[in-house]
Amino acid sequence: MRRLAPFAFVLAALAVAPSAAAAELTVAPRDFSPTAKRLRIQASLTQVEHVGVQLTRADGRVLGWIVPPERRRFLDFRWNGRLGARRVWDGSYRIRLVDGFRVLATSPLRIDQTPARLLNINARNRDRMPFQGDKKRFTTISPNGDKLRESAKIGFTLDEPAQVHFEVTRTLSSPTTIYELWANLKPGRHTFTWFPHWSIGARTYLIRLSTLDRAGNRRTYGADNARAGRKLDSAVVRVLGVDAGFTAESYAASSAARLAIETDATELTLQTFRTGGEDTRTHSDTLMNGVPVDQPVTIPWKARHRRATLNRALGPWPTGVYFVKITANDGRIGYAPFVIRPTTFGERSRVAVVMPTNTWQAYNFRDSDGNGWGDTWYAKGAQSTVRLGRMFIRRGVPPQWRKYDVDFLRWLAQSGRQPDIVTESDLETIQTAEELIQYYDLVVFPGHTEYVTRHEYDLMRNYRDLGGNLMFLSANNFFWQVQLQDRTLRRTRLWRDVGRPESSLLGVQYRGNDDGGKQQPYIVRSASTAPWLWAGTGLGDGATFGQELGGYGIEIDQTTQFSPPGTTVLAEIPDLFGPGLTAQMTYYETPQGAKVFAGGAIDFGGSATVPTVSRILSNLWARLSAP
Ligand SMILES: [Ca+2]
Ligand SMILES: [Ca+2]
Ligand SMILES: [Ca+2]
Repeated sequence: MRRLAPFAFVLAALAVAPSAAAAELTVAPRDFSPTAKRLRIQASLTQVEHVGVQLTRADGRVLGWIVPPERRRFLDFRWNGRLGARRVWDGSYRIRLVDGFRVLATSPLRIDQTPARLLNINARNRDRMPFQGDKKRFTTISPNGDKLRESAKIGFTLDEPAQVHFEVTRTLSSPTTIYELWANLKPGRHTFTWFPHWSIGARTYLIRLSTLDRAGNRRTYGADNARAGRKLDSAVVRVLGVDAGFTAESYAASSAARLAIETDATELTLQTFRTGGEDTRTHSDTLMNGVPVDQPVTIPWKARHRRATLNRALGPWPTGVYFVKITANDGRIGYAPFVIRPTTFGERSRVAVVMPTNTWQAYNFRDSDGNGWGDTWYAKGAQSTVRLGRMFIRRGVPPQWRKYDVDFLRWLAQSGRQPDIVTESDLETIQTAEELIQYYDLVVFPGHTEYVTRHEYDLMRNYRDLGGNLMFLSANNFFWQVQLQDRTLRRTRLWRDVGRPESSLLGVQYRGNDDGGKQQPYIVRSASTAPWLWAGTGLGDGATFGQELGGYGIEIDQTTQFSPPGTTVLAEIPDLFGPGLTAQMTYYETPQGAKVFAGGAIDFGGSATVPTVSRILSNLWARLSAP
């Protein structure tokens, strides 16, 4: 039937058009954007004529031939909107079919290459109740059912009829749409409302608004990458939770700490916990578990429209990783992690465990400047700095806490070990390796320690050179050089690119990343060369471990030509990411007596309580904690 249709059309035209001059002219679309598509011009006559197609102004003034005259009976042409080499301006026109001086047929045409614009975009919450930091295109909401700041209103003026697409996006290095609406709107002022569920994560959300006009022109407000997003041309909605954070990474016991809180709850309950001793696994990236070290205190909260800072008296608590859990009376929760560092380095333990506080902040996508993109180089906006002391998103939990950090702290608690817990900021206060080795026989880097300052790198290398022992339980450690100035880290160069390959210190260095696509167990390679490591595990060469976890991987390290002499591969995951891309767990000793272990896979330390791994770590601890 469809193949017959053109014949039926022609026959009908003949039937109603007995005159020789009868003609049909079809022009589509009537709203034409040359940048969106071509204009289709079709004509048919009852007999062959010398005809062409002209473009005229609405008042009939001829602008030129679109299709020059020629003897023809049918015409089917796709026009690109140009006369000669020149683009025809937006406006109202007529297309006409011309035979000599006779106009056989005409059709109106509107040329429109200009997308519909959104003017005067603004953002506010429903009650027009700004939180500190709100501005014209940035509004704060808290959808917790208390009738304050429950929904966001995004207003704009549309300058021509269009379909408008409203998207709420969560950005990392690109936006992910979490809520969207379409509406066909007339010119004028309009508002979109976003009323998210109370369970939405507290962070900023970039609003994207796209227009599609009648001619098919599109325009989007709201960047699709952080580089373009440095200047906000749409709007941002901040979902406020119980955002909280200490202003320093660590404190001495019994000192006063500064705890910043941003929330619009009316009552808060605060309680401090020490992590590691809890008897439960941490199953979520927005959760911290621990053992309480003080009584909960409930306080009325008056700072409902601004940031406020509490002076928090810390107890005489042992060194460790702690957090204050802040529970609002509406059920929202925030965590403010901090470290109690040793009052005097090395006084109670000859082992220091360094929490990866620089890397935590590098992966913290908190958007303090309110452009909808995280204030980190991982947003890929050409930003090369991250500021320390920012509250963490995901209710305040350090990035990858659940996967890379918490299990080692649980292993310490379960095995009764009480090393000094320090932060990378604390390492900045230890001037020399000679000083460090007076305090500690072993320094452990349990988690992902990717970003280190020159001071930290030098301190650890010189400490190793003096015979200090090092244990690295993750991977991709000591990878980037960062400069620390005014509480801000600036990422500069890879250590390997400044002549200091990290394998020369660790034994291995970063080799590859597949985002966790493929994970496999380790295969033991050193049952005879390093029997002390495997004692009590029952593992011999060729045996595997980690299968009960689904294997190891994500980011892997490998030996290089720069690995110190005598570096032994203890275990490996052969060809994990392809031929030669092998994760290697290594160990070496130096003539000065240093003993250095590296885990080789980023998630090794995060599996510390798995029985086999626990035994391996105990063996390792016994050997490396001895001077
Ligand atoms: Ca338009
Ligand atoms: Ca609210
Ligand atoms: Ca930002």
